[in-house]
Amino acid sequence: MEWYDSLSKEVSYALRHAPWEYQLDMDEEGWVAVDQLLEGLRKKGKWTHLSVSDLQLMMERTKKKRFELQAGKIRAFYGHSIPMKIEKQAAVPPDLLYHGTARRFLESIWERGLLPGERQYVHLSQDVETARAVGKRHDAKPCILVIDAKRAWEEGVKFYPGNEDVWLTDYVAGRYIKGKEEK
Ligand code: HQG
Repeated sequence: MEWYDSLSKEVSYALRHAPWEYQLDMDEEGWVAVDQLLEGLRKKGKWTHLSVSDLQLMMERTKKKRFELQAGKIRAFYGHSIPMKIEKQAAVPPDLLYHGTARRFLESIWERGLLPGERQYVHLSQDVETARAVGKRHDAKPCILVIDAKRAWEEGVKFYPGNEDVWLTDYVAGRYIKGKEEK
């Protein structure tokens, strides 16, 4: 693994799952002071000489856009599992969104809808390719579910942009899952 992938992993862990392990004060939108994050990472031992330019380089080199750095603060775009629910700004979603998942989860998904599981939000993809890559983390031959986001939104379901590939929502009821994308 490249250093920037490894750093991205640890920053994801700190900002999404365990800010307390790094002594981070996080606000309701998930922002923390960059200096505090750097200090926390340095103290952990693996990144003893880390600077903000390393974080910037990591964000440039990592394919997935996981973080936003602005005015001395940094936050994760998505993925959170901490008890304090991160506040997101709702927006109008595209007509269709996609969700890549494992074959073994399908029966439960048809029965119960898409649930956030360990995370705070259900993660949806902007396009089929992204959904396939997400699904491949769970299954070598993933299924791509097509979500009728337009109808859900018209019926009052909220959607929140994550990054340019990822949308978040609280829950997707079975009636909004149109079916599987075959390919
Ligand atoms: C499944 C990565 C049974 C759901 C990715 C998924 C993404 C159900 C799994 C982001 C279910 C949760 C998130 C139900 C949902 N019954 N299984 N009713 N409802 N599931 O990893 O969406 O690299 O928490 O289908 O690229 O796979 O970390 O979510 O398979 O953007 O930046 O429960 O994480 O990004 O798995 O992935 P996950 P996800 P990063």
